[in-house]
Amino acid sequence: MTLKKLASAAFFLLFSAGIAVASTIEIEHPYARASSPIAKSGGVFLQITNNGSEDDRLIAVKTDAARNPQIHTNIIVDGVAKMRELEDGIPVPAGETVVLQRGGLHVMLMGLTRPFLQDETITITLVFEKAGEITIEVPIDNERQGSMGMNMEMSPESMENMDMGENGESN
Ligand SMILES: [Cu+2]
Repeated sequence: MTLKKLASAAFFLLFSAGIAVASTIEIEHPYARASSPIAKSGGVFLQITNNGSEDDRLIAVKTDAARNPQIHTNIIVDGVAKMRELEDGIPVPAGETVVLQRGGLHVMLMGLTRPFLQDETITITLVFEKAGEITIEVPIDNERQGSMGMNMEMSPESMENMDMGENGESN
């Protein structure tokens, strides 16, 4: 095999591997939302499908749209919906779709770095344990209604129950 052929074979292998990794995790229907353009926090909602044969896990989120992006779930405590950070992320089992939606699992953007204006987009990077980083453009849709009719605004009670860390907003 000539060097040139070897190089193109190596390129082909790398390219194929890249495609395989990229197609394992599929992100669909993303949108971001804040209660108003001047809100200090917002949520990102989307669907994650694992087309691979191995279980994966969303372990972190990175974005320049917020100082402190977190992975949250909603739980009911004494009949009141509260948000809680998921330190271990969100499991995405092989062959399954996990839905992040209002009133349930969501990406919480704490400390927005700029106004959330309708129809603009933000860029977020989802970090998976096995698939690695997947960067997507997310349209801002503040007017979207929650599919379950549930409200996931930050209530004073849920604020009290969260460890806001040094990046926390205090109004
Ligand atoms: Cu939250």
